[in-house]
Amino acid sequence: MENTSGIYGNQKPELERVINQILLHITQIRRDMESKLGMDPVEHCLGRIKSEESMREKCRRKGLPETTESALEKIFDAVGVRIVCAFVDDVFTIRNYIADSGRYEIIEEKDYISRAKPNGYRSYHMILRVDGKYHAEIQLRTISMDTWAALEHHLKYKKKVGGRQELIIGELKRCADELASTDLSMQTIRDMILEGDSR
Ligand code: 0O2
Repeated sequence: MENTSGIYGNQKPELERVINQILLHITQIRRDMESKLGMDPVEHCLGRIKSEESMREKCRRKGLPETTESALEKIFDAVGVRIVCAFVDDVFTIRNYIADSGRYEIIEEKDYISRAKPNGYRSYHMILRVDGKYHAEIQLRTISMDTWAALEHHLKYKKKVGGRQELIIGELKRCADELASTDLSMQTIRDMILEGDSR
């Protein structure tokens, strides 16, 4: 029997289907890029359905009732896919593949790479409407950006920093900026290698 007791009601199998559909599409993009450019730009890619607890917390935070309607129609990241690339340029190439595929309606895009969040968070976010009904948040970022986000997320739960909060925030921002600078250098190195190959 179908489990309709959670915040997603009987829609969970549909959300699973949407994730698999997007992941399959990403696999196709990777194959296409590999045959055209001779390299797979994606380091790793994963999909998840936002946990019941986390979705309920987000509903409360946004002042929404904890219903299936809120979870699927007012909040857009019940389905989340994260695509982690080696280089910054690849993030934007994959963004273009997704946008130009005609498979999705793009609801919103947030470029936290060109304009990082004040705390240093960098990533490219796309909110897509899939099959005219479901929403999915795609997060595209480099390995460095992903590393920083994972560590920062981890640290958030280590509270009790007392008066050192400002120092810690400043240090995290410094690490994010250093990683961004390294990303740019790595991109330049790759461009030089590619240039050498084409001579
Ligand atoms: P989880 O557990 O990853 O799903 P909103 O999405 O409406 O709450 P906002 O700020 O408009 O708020 O959305 P935004 O900025 O696009 O961020 C959405 C997601 O990006 C977050 O989802 C995180 O996954 C990630 N993110 C945004 N800012 C940060 C940050 O400073 N640090 C880290 N580590 N991740 C960030 P959730 O729902 O918060 O979490």
